[in-house]
Amino acid sequence: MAGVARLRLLQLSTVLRPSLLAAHNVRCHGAASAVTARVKRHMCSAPAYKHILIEKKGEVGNVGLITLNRPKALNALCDALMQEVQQALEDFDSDPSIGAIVLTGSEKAFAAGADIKDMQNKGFIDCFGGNFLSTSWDSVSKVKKPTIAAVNGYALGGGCEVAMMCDIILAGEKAKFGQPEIIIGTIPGAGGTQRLVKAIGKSRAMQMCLTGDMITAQQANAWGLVSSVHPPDQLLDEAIRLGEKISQHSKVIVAMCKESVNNSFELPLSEGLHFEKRLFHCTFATKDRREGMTAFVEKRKPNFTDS
Ligand code: CO8
Repeated sequence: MAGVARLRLLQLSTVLRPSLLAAHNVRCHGAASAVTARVKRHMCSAPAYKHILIEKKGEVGNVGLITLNRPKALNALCDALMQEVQQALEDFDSDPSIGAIVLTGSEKAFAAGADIKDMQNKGFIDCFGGNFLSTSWDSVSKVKKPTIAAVNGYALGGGCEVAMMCDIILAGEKAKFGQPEIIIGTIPGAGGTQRLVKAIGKSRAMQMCLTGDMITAQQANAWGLVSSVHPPDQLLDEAIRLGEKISQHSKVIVAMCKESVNNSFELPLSEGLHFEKRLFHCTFATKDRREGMTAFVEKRKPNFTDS
């Protein structure tokens, strides 16, 4: 296990390296392929996304906002949409002006799950052979920069799982969370049986997964699935404000901090503590650590250079 921790320390060198583009064709209810969208995007300056909207938010534009935008299907997740999300995440992750990323949907639905109409006629070989729900579907959990899910309305099935892939979840007062896959004869496929247990405990996660029942934002807050609950029309501003707050800090130190917290899911306590201690030591190799402490002593705001 010490080897695992050492390997992860070596991976630190990749902390701010932009991820490579995954190139594979996708289809989604007759939508133009995301690959085509990507090619168009590189030909002109404005992104040509079909299922998402992207903006830079915050006073100095340091928060990347991705809005899922398939309103007719309540933001049901399909390959093309997830490819676009992956691309937008990678772009924000490698953009030095961005310090945090907010993922949101509409007031009615964050996302009502994976697209059931897409899945209806799939067979085992389509899923197994095509590695269904891999690559771009996991992309939210691969981002180096902090991610915040701002959940209004339904976050069901894959929608709940995507929210849980984010680092922080804020909920609107009318948000509903659920893993209803059992109702349609399947099980969660992207973390519902894993991340949910860690977030709310075995008994509650078991109940949600086995009944398919939804929980309210207030329940999700009481159970620790979300950080806080806000009026629906204020939720996005709250999430952006949170993103701005995080963006004030050194990006390299923020990335180390995120990686260390995430390692608590993967490592036994002794290894996690060892990894954390080594990363703490690593911060002393950065200019920003010196600047942060010097600014404190000199009673001024730090001027971080992300180095
Ligand atoms: N897939 C495809 N279409 C959907 C989905 C979905 N998941 N959810 C809603 N829609 C469509 C409806 O078919 C409808 O379209 P149309 O008008 O063409 O019939 C439109 O959205 C509006 O939906 P409703 O009329 O049903 O709206 P209501 O307000 O009456 O109900 C609900 C809203 C309760 C959200 C209801 O739509 C619902 O129960 N949806 C399905 C929820 C569900 O079962 N989700 C789990 C899907 S399985 C899954 O997510 C597997 C996870 C895999 C991992 C994913 C990795 C990220």
